Amino acid sequence: MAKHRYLVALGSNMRHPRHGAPRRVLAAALEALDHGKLDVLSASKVIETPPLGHSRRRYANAVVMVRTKLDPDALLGKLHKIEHRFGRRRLGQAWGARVLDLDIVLWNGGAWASSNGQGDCIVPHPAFRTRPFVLAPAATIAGSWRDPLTGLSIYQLLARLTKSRPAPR
Ligand code: A4P
Ligand code: MG
Repeated sequence: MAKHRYLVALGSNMRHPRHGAPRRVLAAALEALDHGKLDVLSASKVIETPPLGHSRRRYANAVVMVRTKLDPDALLGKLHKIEHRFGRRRLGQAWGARVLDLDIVLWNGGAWASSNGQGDCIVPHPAFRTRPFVLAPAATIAGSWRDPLTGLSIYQLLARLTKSRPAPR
């Protein structure tokens, strides 16, 4: 079976009892991702970002490129298991504070959408084009990767986002 490539976004804004601060949670998550059926090919630096949404805590964010035979459904199932191992419990509050969030941003198979009893899986991630905390680290490892829906590269999506915001004072 052919191997696929994925961009996976990592986020954390809560301490983990053993790993510690969000930045260290992401370092441990990276090790967990580079295991078994998954190979981490490259990883961005971890950046600290202001929260988008109602949570007040700052986030640590990063993006990794992963190679695996798993299709998006199977990979998302695996990512949910890793989140669970890190203590993530889905309490019904979207965008709540979380010890670890793992989202599939893009894969090299184009667009994917599926739904089962566990939830849906949509790739490209529907919100990644407007998220600096995804696009900025993604640009450092996969800037020329093109979004199959808009045809724009990650560099171009990031430039578009930066231009549409007023410069910080
Ligand atoms: N789902 C569908 N497609 C995907 C995909 N491509 N990757 C479904 C991951 N999940 C996908 O996700 C909700 C549902 O999306 C799941 O059932 C899954 O099957 P979730 O992880 O349970 O909940 P969530 O993380 O609260 O929702 P979501 O939409 O993933 O939130 P986001 O987009 O991750 O936003 N601010 C900063 N600075 N940094 C952050 O990382 N993150 C969020 C959460 C808000 N503000 C932030 C950050
Ligand atoms: Mg998520």
